[in-house]
Amino acid sequence: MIKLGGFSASNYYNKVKLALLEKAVPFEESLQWPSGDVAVRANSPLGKIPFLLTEQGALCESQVICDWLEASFPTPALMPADPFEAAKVRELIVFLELHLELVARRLFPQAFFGRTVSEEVQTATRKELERNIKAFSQLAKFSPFVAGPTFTLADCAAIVHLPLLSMVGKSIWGEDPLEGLPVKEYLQMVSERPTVVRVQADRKAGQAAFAAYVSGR
Ligand SMILES: N[C@@H](CCC(=O)N[C@@H](CS)C(=O)NCC(=O)O)C(=O)O
Repeated sequence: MIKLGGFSASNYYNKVKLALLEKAVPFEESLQWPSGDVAVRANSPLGKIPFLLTEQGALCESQVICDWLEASFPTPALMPADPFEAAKVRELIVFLELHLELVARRLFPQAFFGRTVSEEVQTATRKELERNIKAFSQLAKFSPFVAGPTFTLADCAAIVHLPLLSMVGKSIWGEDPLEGLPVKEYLQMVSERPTVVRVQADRKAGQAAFAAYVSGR
């Protein structure tokens, strides 16, 4: 049985979990916190979450895991068969993760963990996020899914990452940086999928354990 290592408050963990659920692949969850411990590093050398334990061994990096899932369990497809359309889905994932989530992540210590990020970093991050959101809006379709008419791996990423950008913006600047995009309507629409309902419910159920982990760090 495939085992997913990580915790239910993690956006990257939930991205992979959504892909597993959408594909109806049987899996077990194994609660793991990011850690330099040998046990976690054996499966994820940087100690990051998530990782996946397969019959052939461990995989880390959420996109690598999702690509392996797509190749190993092709139906239902979460990537278009057409190479160009598939590249457009990957393009969106890169924007969501490299140009949006990773940039906003610089502000997570202040937005979520009670620490302070310097004014300088806040200002630079805001500028970069504004520029990158504008670029993302040029690519994202929201018609109705983020890459177009079908649910893809880009949705698995958008569903878990976009809410964090809104939370960071509201917490630090008192406004949602995604306000100009139809993100609320999109999230409302996808939140009716049973897979998303399950991930959100598990995230809520895991909040107390996550808070205890954060306070003990
Ligand atoms: N590029 C990685 C990012 C994973 C990631 O940043 N996970 C967070 C939890 S949401 C983590 O493990 N953070 C701890 C750390 O960076 O040391 C992926 O796609 O899996």
